[in-house]
Amino acid sequence: MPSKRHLRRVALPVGLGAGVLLLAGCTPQELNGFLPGFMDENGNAYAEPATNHTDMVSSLWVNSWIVLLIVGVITWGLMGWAAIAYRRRKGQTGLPVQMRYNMPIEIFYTIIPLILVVGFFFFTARDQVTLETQTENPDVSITATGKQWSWDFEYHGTAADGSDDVWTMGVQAQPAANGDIDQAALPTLYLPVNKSVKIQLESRDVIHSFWIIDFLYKKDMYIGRDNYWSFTPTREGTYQGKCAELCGEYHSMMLFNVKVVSDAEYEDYLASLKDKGQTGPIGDEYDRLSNFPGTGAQSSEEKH
Ligand SMILES: [Cu+2]
Repeated sequence: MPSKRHLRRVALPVGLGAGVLLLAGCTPQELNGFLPGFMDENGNAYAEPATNHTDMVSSLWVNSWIVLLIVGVITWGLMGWAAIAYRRRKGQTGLPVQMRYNMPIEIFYTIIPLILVVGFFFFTARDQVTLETQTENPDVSITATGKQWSWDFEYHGTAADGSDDVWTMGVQAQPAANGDIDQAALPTLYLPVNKSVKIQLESRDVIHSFWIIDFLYKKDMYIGRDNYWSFTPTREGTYQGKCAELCGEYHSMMLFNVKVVSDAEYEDYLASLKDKGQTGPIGDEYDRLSNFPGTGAQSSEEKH
């Protein structure tokens, strides 16, 4: 029978080896904490992340889980051990020996949670600063407007008055009788790959939330206060977007697609909108609430 010492010497390398094997057998999705956007439909890892931020978000998520699981396993282990080692034995009566004012233990369970909370706060705040830093001179400037229950996208040109802007205005998804949704009919936001993008987020009525699932970020759209989201899409492809703020009856039909394409395809797309005559600014004149007296908003007649 192997000695305890021998077992201890073997346990660590075996444990590490098993850990490595376990990780090697993991899919890219599992390695990224089951976050979407890291694995294609064949189960292979994408060569490129979806945006310049997704690897950072995944690391924060996965590392937090690793730390929490280590704490969890130690805590559950100690709880189980205490329950078994100090169980009531035959013939025992009354209360067990009561322990109080144990300084080392009290310091331990004050300091450790404090380190954890401060640590989580630090890494979260650090990454949030990166996510929330807005690009001053983005390659592409877009306004996305949420409305019950769809999206308008306005691609800004260089003219200050917006005369060379192009736009699309969406309608909510119309599911067929069997529930299928025609993806091609959904509003689609085009973005050029590897270009810095700044999206201004607005609402025409209630609060919506602009969520591109694989980009691992979402942001609310309000009336009266615009939000911004700056990032660089780094992988061509089609992505799903949806509203992430319960905004009324057809909230679940408030879907859109995002197509990250080459520079040339992007320019072609903007040109196609121009050819259709979808040019100029689309501002507040389509806001549903602007028609109500007392909102201070101009009616569309006054404005044009
Ligand atoms: Cu919504």
